[in-house]
Amino acid sequence: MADSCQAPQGFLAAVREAVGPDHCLSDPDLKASYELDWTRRFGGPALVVVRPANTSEVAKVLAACNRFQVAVVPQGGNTGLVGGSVPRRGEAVLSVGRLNRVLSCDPDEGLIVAEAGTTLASAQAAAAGVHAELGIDIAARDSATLGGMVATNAGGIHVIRHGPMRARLGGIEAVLADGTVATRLSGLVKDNVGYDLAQIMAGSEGTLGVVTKVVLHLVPVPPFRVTALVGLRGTEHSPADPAASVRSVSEVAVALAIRLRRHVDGIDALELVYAEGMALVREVLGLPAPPDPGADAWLLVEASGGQDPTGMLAEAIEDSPGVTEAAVADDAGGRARLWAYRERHTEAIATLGVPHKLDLTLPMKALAEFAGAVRSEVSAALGGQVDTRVIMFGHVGDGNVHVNVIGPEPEDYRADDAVFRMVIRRGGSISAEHGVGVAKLDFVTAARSAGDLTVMRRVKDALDPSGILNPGVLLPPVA
Ligand code: 2HG
Ligand code: ZN
Repeated sequence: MADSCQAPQGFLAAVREAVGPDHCLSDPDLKASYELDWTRRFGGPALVVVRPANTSEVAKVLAACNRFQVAVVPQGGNTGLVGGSVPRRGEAVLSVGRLNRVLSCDPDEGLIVAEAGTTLASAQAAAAGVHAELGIDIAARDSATLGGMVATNAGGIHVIRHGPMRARLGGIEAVLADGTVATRLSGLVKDNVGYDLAQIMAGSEGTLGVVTKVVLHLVPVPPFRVTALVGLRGTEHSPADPAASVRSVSEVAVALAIRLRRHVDGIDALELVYAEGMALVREVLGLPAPPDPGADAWLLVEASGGQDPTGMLAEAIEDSPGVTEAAVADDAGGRARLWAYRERHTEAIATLGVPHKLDLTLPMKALAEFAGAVRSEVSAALGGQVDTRVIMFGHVGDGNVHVNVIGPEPEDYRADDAVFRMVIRRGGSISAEHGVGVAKLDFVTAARSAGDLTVMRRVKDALDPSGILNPGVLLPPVA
């Protein structure tokens, strides 16, 4: 397969003809932003960046890639964090950025249909226009695109209520490696006629096809929505209550998250930040003091529904061990100010260097112990390297934590490996919501059974027999 920066003869002419010369980028300056991922850890030269305007142009581009055996990396908003949407060694990049129209948004059917390059924020705005929501939200909403979110099965802050991207999908249109267009856009909730195209594409990371259109289910805007930021301390720090059992702040947080999940109706989000991340976000972004500025951690909880959830929330939080102070907001501005402490972690961390982003899920019963052990395991893996920082935060309500390690060189995998091993030993997942990309390839065989991997490989071989779609991503090479 042609995967160096030398295009096979005739290929560039074919893609230029497919999309027009203005949307076939070969100039290094124009290609640059497509060649490096958001973390700056992953990337490489692109043979060419091709920017089709619609499904039929995508089909022509893929048919050309297939004919000339040119490897191709599909790309949406390039907000991926595992190196799955950037070239590695001279692949063509197929950007869906120009497929960015919302095609319909129908509150009666409860469906929005949009092209794959539509940003999440644009789709959210269209839904808001008919007094509806998407039931999915992520901090990168202004740049992340719906197609990329399907390809990675993105999760985000509302998964505990509405599930990840695959649960929101009502249908899809995708172009296969040979240019075949596969369409299932009916959006019918009940539609059992065989294999589910949308679910096959969800989480496939651009290895099975290029998503061109997406149908998502809408949910109504709830009349009431409340956000609270709750300061937490390990109960060993509460001499005022000698009867309380001694708990680390992570145990306190997990226990409170479980309690809220079980006893409060309409929990939308349960997010956790620790003191180190809070201090960094405040310093980098100049944010004011949160409730209990000396807390060890903060739980951000959001609930919504037909009734005002404030009373129920307060009751569940107030007498919970380890809770210190809380701030509550029910207006958009106040809620956004509380969310900023959590949502702006990613950009604040980026100011420290190139992060190793380890996106993990642990069973709830293993989460607090994992959180207590992760720093020392990272330090041991790096032989006590002193300039390392470990900043952890995430979606505690569904067991998903983001461990960010800053210090090791981008190509140094010792910390990554140590943390992935910890997760597998505890029955967790090495990829909660960011995907596998190239960052976690070495751990896929440990994370999936041999039978599971066989199914994945056979599906890949059936849909992309020449292996032109995002090679080197998701599926490890056969040993
Ligand atoms: C989030 O939850 C994203 O904000 C990014 O998944 C996580 O920066 C990260 O590690
Ligand atoms: Zn996340």
